[in-house]
Amino acid sequence: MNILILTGAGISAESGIGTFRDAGGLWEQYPIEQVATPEGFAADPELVHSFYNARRANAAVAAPNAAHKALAKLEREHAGDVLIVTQNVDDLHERGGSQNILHMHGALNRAICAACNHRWPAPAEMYANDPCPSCNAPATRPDIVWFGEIPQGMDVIEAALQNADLFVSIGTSGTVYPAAGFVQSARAMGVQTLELNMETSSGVFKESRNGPATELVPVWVSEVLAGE
Ligand code: BV8
Repeated sequence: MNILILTGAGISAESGIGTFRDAGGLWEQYPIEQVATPEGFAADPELVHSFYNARRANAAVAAPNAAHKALAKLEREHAGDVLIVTQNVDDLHERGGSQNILHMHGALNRAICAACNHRWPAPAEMYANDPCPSCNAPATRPDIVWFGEIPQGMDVIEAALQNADLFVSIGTSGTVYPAAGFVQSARAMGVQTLELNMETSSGVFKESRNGPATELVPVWVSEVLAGE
């Protein structure tokens, strides 16, 4: 059984990384337009860099939780394919032991040059006009997919949806597209759909289990592995 897993901010919440839309979430503190759009970056690059510098620092002191570790165990022990497509930009899946991961909204620990497309490991803090280590242009930015920009790896994701027997959505409110539309595509292709989330995001999932990821995910992984 090939499993495609979509994760969102909810899987990192119990590691101390704030979600976006829960009470007191990130988008309440920072208006999306100012810190997560190319226009916002063009208007005030220092504000956007300080937003991501703060999140980079927060992610650096966070630790992967039982949900991240359970998904790594699934990847190691499950007979079929396991791909994690994450909307998260932290590296807790990697630090939890998973390897087959696609960051469709980019990654805090990566930087990119808007002039030459060179990518490199982001420093802890980035500032406007930092020169590109490859072409020296002052055109560097966080390697993050902002609103209005094309998510990364869409071709890989489409293929994985075609190939999946089970689509599992963990810790996402299902408000951001195209990620929020994956469950519809899965159902249209006859793929089983399961949601593990604090609340039921939509009635579209065949099954939705509600609770914290650190409880739901290890239980679900044990069920899958027990059936092997
Ligand atoms: C694109 C940057 C074209 C990185 C992010 C009008 C209608 C429909 C769509 C649009 C529209 N206008 C514009 C659009 C498109 C737009 C969009 O969807 N807007 C929304 C707001 C309406 N999308 C885009 O612009 C995307 N690009 O469409 O390009 C295209 C499309 C297809 C193919 C080619 C081209 C680009 C979107 C990427 C934007 N960048 N982030 C960063 O700063 O982090 S999005 C941002 O939201 C994060 O990536 C985040 O991951 C993502 C989704 O949020 P969630 O992860 O779901 O987090 P949230 O707080 O919302 O929910 C947390 C959930 O966890 C909750 O359900 C909660 O109950 C649960 N939870 C909490 N604690 C726990 C828990 N669950 C379990 N355990 C817990 N302990």
